[in-house]
Amino acid sequence: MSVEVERKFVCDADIQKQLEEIGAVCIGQKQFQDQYYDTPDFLLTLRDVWLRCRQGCWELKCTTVTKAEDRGGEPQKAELCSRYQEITNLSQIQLKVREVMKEGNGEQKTADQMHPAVHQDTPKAEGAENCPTGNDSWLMELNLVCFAEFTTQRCSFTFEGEGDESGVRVDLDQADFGYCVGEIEVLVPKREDIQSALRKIEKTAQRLGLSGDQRVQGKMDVYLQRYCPEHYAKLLSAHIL
Ligand code: V4E
Repeated sequence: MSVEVERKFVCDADIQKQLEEIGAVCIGQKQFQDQYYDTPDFLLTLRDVWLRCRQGCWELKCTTVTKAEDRGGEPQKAELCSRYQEITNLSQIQLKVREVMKEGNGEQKTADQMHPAVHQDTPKAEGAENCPTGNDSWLMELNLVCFAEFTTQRCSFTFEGEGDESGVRVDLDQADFGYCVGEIEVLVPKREDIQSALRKIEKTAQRLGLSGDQRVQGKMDVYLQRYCPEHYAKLLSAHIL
């Protein structure tokens, strides 16, 4: 389990040149397809929990703490950054999804109650079994359906050496529905490292000349706004997006 701290930004035409100027090195390009899942009444996403299958591997992103809590003495600008806990082990993902559904759907008999043994499972090593072999019956059991599907072309950059930007990654994403966004991100193993990650991200943003303090839409915001307006409106009302 790790925490991803990230800041999105609008990509200018000369962003690659700017990245190279500040010492970023391109570490490769890739293409991946994401399928996002939720219940028809959006039980997960309305709790800021994002279940996806990326190239056949399951991933769950969920909030860990309130932003004010881990911002500490950092300025308001830290609000431009999101922090999500990432889980990639399928047993842990299923456990978390069941927990969230139970919280959000107390009255209804949950799949948890139907299959209590799931809680007794010992979680396996991180990432060891997140790529399923095609047995996705748990999705049906939990009433999870795919609500968004898109492909991204990603070009990733990192910084060499042990300087301020060590551990910082910059992704330039182009989604197949015609939206481009940049992300400056740091992956930290524990919550205590979030503030240092925020400082690194802020420093990188400054060096790239990113002055705007407006929140930048992610791929999912734009996708839902365009193709799932009802879902999008609910997330806006719940202050998730
Ligand atoms: C929409 C959303 C989540 C799904 C994943 O979003 P994102 O990190 O934008 O996708 P991607 O493809 O860059 O994933 P990566 O490869 O980096 O793992 S997770 C949380 N949200 C909501 C959300 C939000 N409320 N605010 C911001 C700035 N971003 C996302």
